[in-house]
Amino acid sequence: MPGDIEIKRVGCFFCHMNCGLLAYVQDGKIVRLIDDAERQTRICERVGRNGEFAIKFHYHPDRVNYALKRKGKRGENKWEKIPYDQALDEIAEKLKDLKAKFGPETLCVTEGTYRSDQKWARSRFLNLFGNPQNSVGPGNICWTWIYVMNMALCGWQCEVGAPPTMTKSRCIVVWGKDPHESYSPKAPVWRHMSAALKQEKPPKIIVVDPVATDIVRYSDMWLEVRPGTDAAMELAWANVIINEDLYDREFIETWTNAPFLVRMDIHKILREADVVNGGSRDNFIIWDTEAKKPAVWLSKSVEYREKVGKLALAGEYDVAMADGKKVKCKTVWTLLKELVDQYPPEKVAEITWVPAHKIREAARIYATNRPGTILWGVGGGDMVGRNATSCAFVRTILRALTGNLDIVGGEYLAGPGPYVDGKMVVRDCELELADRCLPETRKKAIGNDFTRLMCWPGYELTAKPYEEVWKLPRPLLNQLSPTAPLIWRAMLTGEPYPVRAMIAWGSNPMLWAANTKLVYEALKSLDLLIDVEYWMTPTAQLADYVMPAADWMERPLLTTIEDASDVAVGGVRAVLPEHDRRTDYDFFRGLGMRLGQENDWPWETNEEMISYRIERIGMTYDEFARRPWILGNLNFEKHKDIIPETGKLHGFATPSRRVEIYSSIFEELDYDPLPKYEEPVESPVSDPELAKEYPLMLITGGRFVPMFHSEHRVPGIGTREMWPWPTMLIHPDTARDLGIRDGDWCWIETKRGRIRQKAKLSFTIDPQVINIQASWWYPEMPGEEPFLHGVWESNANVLTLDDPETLDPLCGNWTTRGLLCKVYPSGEPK
Ligand SMILES: Nc1nc2c(c(=O)[nH]1)N[C@H]1C(S)=C(S)[C@@H](COP(=O)(O)OP(=O)(O)OC[C@H]3O[C@@H](n4cnc5c(=O)[nH]c(N)nc54)[C@H](O)[C@@H]3O)O[C@H]1N2
Ligand SMILES: Nc1nc2c(c(=O)[nH]1)N[C@H]1C(S)=C(S)[C@@H](COP(=O)(O)OP(=O)(O)OC[C@H]3O[C@@H](n4cnc5c(=O)[nH]c(N)nc54)[C@H](O)[C@@H]3O)O[C@H]1N2
Ligand code: SF4
Ligand SMILES: [Mo]
Repeated sequence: MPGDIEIKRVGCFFCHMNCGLLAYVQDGKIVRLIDDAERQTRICERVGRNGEFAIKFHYHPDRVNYALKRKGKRGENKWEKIPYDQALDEIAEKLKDLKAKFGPETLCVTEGTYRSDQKWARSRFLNLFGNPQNSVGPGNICWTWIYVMNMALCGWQCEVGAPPTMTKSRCIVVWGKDPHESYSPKAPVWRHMSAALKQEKPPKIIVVDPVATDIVRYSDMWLEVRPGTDAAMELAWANVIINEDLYDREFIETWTNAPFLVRMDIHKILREADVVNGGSRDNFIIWDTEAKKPAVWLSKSVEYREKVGKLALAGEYDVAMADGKKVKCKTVWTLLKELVDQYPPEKVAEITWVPAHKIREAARIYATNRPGTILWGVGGGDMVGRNATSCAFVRTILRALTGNLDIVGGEYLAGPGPYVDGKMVVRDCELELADRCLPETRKKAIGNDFTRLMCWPGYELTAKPYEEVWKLPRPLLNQLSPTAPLIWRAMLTGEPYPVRAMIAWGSNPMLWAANTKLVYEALKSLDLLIDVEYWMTPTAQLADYVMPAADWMERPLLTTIEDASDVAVGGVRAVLPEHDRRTDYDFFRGLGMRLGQENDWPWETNEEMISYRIERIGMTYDEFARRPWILGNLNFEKHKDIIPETGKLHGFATPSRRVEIYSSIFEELDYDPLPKYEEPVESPVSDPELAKEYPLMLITGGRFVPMFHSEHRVPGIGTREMWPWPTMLIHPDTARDLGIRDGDWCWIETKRGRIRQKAKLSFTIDPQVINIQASWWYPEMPGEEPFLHGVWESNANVLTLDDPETLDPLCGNWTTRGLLCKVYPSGEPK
């Protein structure tokens, strides 16, 4: 007779939404998953009706259920099943040997973007191992880098796909985001968006995208931008907003560093130390037009030293330095205006292919319909190489110009949390042990010289105000990430030092990373490759050990969403792990315990670790199991709060406590402190010769349900059956010229190689642009080389670009959107 049904509150991790679901468990097996009404969730297409797909995923016969050790040559797909603990013993021994030979920095780790709530366990492990956090992932082209940028510019991340107060926005800009397909139509992103649209007075919607995604049909304006040119478009918006006086002057004067002076002799921001003997480098200077003299802004106490008569927002002033020398200084505002004046809509129309009157109108709509929000999407700059950080930078300037930061209906700057009676859940940053990574170790991080903002130099500069304001260590997580192209090259060349071992967990770099051929060579060259996985992926096929990972149904969850939010949500395990599967926490702890870290992993189980994190707010694990969510209150305009202990204003968590539209951190790191537009490295403008052979512009990505990146493609679950083949979006006129019919298999070719996908003819795409899906492999194809489960067949990253000179210098973003390609029919694959 079947046993009783137990209902467990679980947290889904098939995507970043972490929806709370109810799992029905009978005789130790999951039999059903449904919405949790109390958590207002809607089960989505990826999990399947009644959890059908998730349950098949969980019990699928092809899952990696035991530790596998390579038997044949690398890539031969010959494996020996061994006990989990034996595998950990062997891996630990090998790591010890490699550490002795090459130093602890010889190890690197790769992971996906927010695939786990246990990233802190990886940081902790690496810090204790003596490794400088050689940890890479797609974060350099996906959100994490923007998180880092905005930590420097406004002291917290302000880019989200679904702002919590969207229904209060009067304007929503959908900048390179597909809110319908990204995650799922039932996920909070689209639900918030449709709630906003269904209001009696819906917000204005502006879409900036070369493709007419679903949201375009609800929009007031669609700007069909040329791929990779968004930074120019944003600068033109700033031009209109400034020149037509549409900005929020009070916010600009009071809460940004626009009035600060910049020295014109050395082109550096003017600091108190320049003008006063014994003055502080942390304080900045403005010009008082009434008193006709400079005034000092005391950053830490968020006030001027003396009362200011009337501050100068614009202008050029002669300022006496401490040694008596007079130096010409301009305000940041004047420099910003000089910058945006180089980007009038008419000029930007030529760059972006969007008519000037549309650029102007969009800027006016955004600036005059406040509060407004710009949704984060990876089309809005994440993947456009050298232009990436400027895209993020100008977007934050636009938000500051319109006073939309940290207001209801604008962009929410959450800050740490959640607080319960003045106490906070233990955050990831408190578990990482960043202080155990010693200065001499930090110096060894790959990327310290190159992508400095996302390595230790940038981390340390941003950590200072973070720690002063939030009273917490700054998180490492994915915010400290030497960009992957540098790591692959270190593996291949031994420069700056040999990287001989890698742990891949929650990550399939043979699919996510650009330039797959190079990634393949790099992985093949390693002495030790470990992959912690659910499936035998193309990356797993190149490993020495494949370790079985526990999925979200068999592990508990407690997440502060990479320490980016002020909530903590989660769930318990529905069931204990099947076979020999272990959680990622168990993996890192298990390795740590074998490598001399015994004293630093006190929590034997995942439940003990979560109990520790919630104990501080007086919650027990049993209470958490009944109600696994801890929500704070949305708390806006925190910069205006008065800190009770000091009686001073809170400000923003930046060096000046203001939003830095001229970044003092970038300046310290020897980067340009203001943004600029650069033509994409591979475009009809920058390389007209190449464009003769490859005349079309290629974008890759374009999310679609039910897939999540390279996952959900294993036949027998139901998701692949729904979407069996990759599709390439092409305009019917272009297709006709090329002899391509709907459904034809086509080669898509760049300078770097060719792959094939099936044509989907649609008027939704610009005739000069092709959009192909990313992350395609065929689990049903043979695992051994040369097939590697079809990784060379349809994988967009065979075509993408990762040469170091083409990367963004601040965050190392590479280019997957805005490349040159040609397309032609291929005939049916054999
Ligand atoms: N179904 C599903 N949902 C997902 C994921 C998934 O794999 N599948 N992945 C998750 C992850 S990690 C992420 S990062 C998010 C990403 O979610 P989105 O940001 O929505 O990602 P995409 O749909 O790839 O790209 C967004 C839009 O960018 C446009 N675009 C391309 N190039 C340019 C350009 O140069 N400029 C502009 N303005 N637009 C451009 C594309 O046409 C597309 O409509 O989705 C998350 N949700
Ligand atoms: N050309 C191109 N490239 C892109 C993109 C694009 O649009 N175009 N998008 C980029 C973006 S935004 C992202 S986020 C990346 C996606 O990159 P990733 O997030 O790395 O996604 P996947 O490549 O699917 O690899 C994730 C692997 O982790 C496994 N996995 C999932 N959850 C867990 C877990 O909890 N533990 C363990 N141990 N394993 C787990 C899955 O089985 C899967 O094989 O791709 C990037 N690459
Ligand atoms: S949107 Fe779907 S896949 Fe994502 S967490 Fe929610 S239920 Fe899971
Ligand atoms: Mo992503």
